[in-house]
Amino acid sequence: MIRSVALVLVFGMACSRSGSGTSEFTTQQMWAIGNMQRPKQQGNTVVFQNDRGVARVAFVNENVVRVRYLPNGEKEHLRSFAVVDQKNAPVSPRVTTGSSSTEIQSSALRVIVHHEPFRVEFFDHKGRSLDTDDPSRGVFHVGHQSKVWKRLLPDEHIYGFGEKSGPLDKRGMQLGGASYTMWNSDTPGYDGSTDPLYISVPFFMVMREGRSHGIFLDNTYRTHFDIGKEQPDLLSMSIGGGELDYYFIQGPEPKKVTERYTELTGRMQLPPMWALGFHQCRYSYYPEAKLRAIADNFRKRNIPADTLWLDIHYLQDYKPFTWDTKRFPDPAKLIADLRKQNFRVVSIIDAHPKKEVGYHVYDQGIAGGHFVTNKDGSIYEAPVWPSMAENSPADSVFPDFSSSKTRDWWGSLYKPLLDIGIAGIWNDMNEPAVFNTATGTFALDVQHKNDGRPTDHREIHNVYGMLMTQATHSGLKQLRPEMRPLVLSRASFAGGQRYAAVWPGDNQSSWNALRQSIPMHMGLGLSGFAFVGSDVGGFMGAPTSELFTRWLQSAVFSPFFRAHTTFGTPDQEPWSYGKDHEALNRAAIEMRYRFLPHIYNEMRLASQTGIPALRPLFMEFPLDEQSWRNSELSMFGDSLLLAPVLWPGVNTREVYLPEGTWFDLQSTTTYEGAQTHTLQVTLKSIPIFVREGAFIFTKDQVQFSDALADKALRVDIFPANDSSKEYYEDDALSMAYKAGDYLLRRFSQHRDKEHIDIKIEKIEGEFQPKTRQLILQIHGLQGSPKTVQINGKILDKKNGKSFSVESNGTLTLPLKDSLESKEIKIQL
Ligand code: MIG
Repeated sequence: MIRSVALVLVFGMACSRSGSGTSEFTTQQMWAIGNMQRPKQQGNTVVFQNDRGVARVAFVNENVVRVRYLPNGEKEHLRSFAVVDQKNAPVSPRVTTGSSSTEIQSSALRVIVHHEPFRVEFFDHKGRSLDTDDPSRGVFHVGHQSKVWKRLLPDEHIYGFGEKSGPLDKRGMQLGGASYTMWNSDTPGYDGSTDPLYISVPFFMVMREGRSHGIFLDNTYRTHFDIGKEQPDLLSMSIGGGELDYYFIQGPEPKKVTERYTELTGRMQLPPMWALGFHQCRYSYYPEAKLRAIADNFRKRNIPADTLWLDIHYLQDYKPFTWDTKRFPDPAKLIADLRKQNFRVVSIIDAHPKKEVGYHVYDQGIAGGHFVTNKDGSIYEAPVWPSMAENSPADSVFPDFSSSKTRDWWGSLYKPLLDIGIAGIWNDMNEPAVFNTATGTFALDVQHKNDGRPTDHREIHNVYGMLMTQATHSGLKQLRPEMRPLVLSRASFAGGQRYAAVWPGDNQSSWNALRQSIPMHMGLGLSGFAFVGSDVGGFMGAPTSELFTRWLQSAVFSPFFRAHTTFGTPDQEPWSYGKDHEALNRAAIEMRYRFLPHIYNEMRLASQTGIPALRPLFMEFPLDEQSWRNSELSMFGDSLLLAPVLWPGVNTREVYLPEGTWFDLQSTTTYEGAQTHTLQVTLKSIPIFVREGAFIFTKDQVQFSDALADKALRVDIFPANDSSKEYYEDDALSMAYKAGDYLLRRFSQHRDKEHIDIKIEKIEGEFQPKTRQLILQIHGLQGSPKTVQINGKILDKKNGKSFSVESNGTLTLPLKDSLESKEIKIQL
């Protein structure tokens, strides 16, 4: 009994803030999962039962095991918002039941389930224990909450949980552990200790001695994770309602864990190239003359950019799907004119239509029964932006995105915006956020229709934003099926990567926030959200010129690259900080544009595999201890190590390079790895290192992404005995790639003392790039080669036209690009 009192207190931690309405549970009975009878096998599932509930263990595939526990009286988890239909049929595990335990086994994993009491333990195929329920605690249930305690080993590192602040390794500080809550929250100006934030991803990765597995808790209620805080050797997960339903995902490579997690929950869609360019935003650019001036400035000053953003002041009284026609008298003409300057425009659409008879969204929503309701069936109303409007302020009503009918309706509302050429949609306030309440969100008893399984806000809250992006995404796809949509969202949930890119909300204009953005992007990436990027320069407050420049430089390889600031702050455009900084800022954005082919290639890989382009060091170097806790270095793809300068006023930057030979991206100077180097840096420095054997794909400078197509493709090839890289391209805009209109080629090299052999082979696709050059830049030669052959034909060195060698050992070889395979043999 003493013990259950202690456990009650522990459960209490699960409802840290903003009133989850769970205070009643302390008076209710708490029980342990208890002993189970011998299981029954039902198809692929092993079912354990006792008088308190039912537990089920099933193999989803060789590497993924699903464990469920449904206490009596709780709602069974019949439909997942996160998990997508799996391509492969579940595997049939080998099941052996003994008197005290049951063994369930695939080729990669072995699960032992102890019957008395019920405990689950996971082993790899070599018999190493990967994860186990805590023997004395296991699973408990009280009120609507369930909780499982697992072992936490001293040398385990914990990563993920999506959008969380703090260091990359979520164990927290050396002592004291850490805990995280999943409850989407509007948290303007958050810092390194704020939790929860806007997005909930109840997924984490465990890494020990370089080997990893993952756990995904598929539950949309408020959930809570404790990593060694309650007790240093325990990791616990608790849920605020419903079924305890989690997936154990085997690696052992960290990349495999994310690949398998995203096989389960889906992957980002391939974005159009322009979405990877530079975006300029502020809250808000208005009237239209202001937006035009911003566009003119970019072009006049030769600072590359693709997209301008319209924040809430373009709307009439903050009403979604309207225009303030005083500020923007002719939106169609504005968008068309900007398009002539090669800009695209993204506009914001919030989740809160105004309650106003005569406003088409309100009228249609009422007629169609699209708004969420109170327990008594009346429509739920609450103040958000329309309550702050100068004219006739009023409360808002809220679409019930849990209903597919409502999602279809909402998706169709974008038509007028797309008709005038709006290129993408930005969904905000979809945690959902409401003003003037203690919790900052809906009342928990707000009712959702949920496609025939009515439920309340406790279950839908965390997926509300994701379901909104699903509505937006499919609306855009239906209205403009030939084009790839861009949707950006503030709130989301596990699996939301299928519908939208995300940004981590209202950060501060501070050096701390800049440093924080790096582990945050990596944490989101390894949790499936590969298309991420923070407000460059910071949202709240005003950056110094130095901070703005460093932020821009640090984001050159950020998947989503957008400058943004809040209402009333000083100008925050690349030219807002004087001539010197304008030049520095231009240089950073120019670099982004030269590397767009490389970035696009890596983002396409992310869309195929789920492995994020921007990734922690340990994903590439899992056996390197130095990588395990590193929050400030990251990799872009498998071959660029990013070491941005993150401190003011410094002239050195320490960079740890993992084992191998590295090259400075700009100078191609060589650095030996497995050590820390101290670099001299100036305000110009954007320290990036290239891994040996890398193929880096760039193009000449352009001012906007549409201009890339006919530019020469430059491939920098860095020395290694053997290496290869696939390179992907397509029209960068449309859905034609889905029908095979793309080109995938393999670049490979083999080097020995006497030769460098380079091959370019077509793998798939018939996409014909525009007529252009292919310029190979082969690094690491010592002196001029004896001969260079292409497809067996020796090139004439004497006239100097066919290739050149610089004193730094770079051989430049311009070719005509074509679909045909090429073999280049260099005799040294
Ligand atoms: O309550 O639309 O995070 O990016 O500029 C503030 C105005 C509402 C919050 C977003 C921010 C956006 C702002 N929005």
